[in-house]
Amino acid sequence: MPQDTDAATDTLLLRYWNCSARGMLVRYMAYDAALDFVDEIVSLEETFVSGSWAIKEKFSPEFSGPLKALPVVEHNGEIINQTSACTQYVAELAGFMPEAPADRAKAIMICSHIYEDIQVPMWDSFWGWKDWERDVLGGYGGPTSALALKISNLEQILAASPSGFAVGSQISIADFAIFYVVESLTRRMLEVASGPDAVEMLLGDKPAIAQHQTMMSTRPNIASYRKSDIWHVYGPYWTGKGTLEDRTHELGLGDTELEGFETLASLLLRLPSA
Ligand SMILES: N[C@@H](CCC(=O)N[C@@H](CS)C(=O)NCC(=O)O)C(=O)O
Repeated sequence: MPQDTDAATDTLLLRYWNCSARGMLVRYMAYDAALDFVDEIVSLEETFVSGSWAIKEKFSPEFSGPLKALPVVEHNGEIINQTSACTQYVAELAGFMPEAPADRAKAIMICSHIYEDIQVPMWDSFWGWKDWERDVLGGYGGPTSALALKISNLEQILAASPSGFAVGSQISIADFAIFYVVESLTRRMLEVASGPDAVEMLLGDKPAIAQHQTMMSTRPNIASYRKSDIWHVYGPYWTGKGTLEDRTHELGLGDTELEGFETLASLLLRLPSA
């Protein structure tokens, strides 16, 4: 149930499952900026698998907000749903939203590209709701027009930036979004048999992304957060499925998260350009 935070205080609260997914961009920004922050973790096992979510927490506005899903951000008595709204709000609080309108638009452009065009199709494919080849690797522009092209887009944006930041001359929400998607994709892929070759294919020739990863991962607050106990509760998992490890089959939830990564990696290696 919700943590007992005083709605009248300005403590920021994120409530999200014990995986990275839609929660991680808020978390990275909040920890990096050392915000007054409550990182409330909802156990997938205790709240979702048990069945209570579907009849209780989902329909509690105090828990799941007006849109009845997680993440939610609570601040100053307000509760906000939708990952994009949560991340933009926290970026404003943390000073990670550029000021100039065009720069703000560019930061949102990059974040939306990552969220809508890379992450959402992948999350849906892990759960079997979308198709790895059609929706993650391919798209309107043919069988190689999605994941590989979108990672190349991020490389080109960073390579063209004299500052090394995604937008303008200062760190923004876009840098945290790039850092999270590349770091988590690489780390999880390297856990499966076809992963190392797939990572090499996707990221091996991306020097600007590599430099950006080093810059982000060595920020002192990011480095200490990634070593912390709390990061290890949810950081290793791309989706809620990851937290269930090998039990997804017995629970009738299909492939494990790592089986999904192996499917993705092996399909990547079969692409014409691989
Ligand atoms: N469009 C929403 C999707 C939110 C969503 O689907 N959240 C998932 C967890 S990642 C959830 O709470 N699912 C349970 C449910 O919708 O009942 C967003 O961008 O935040």
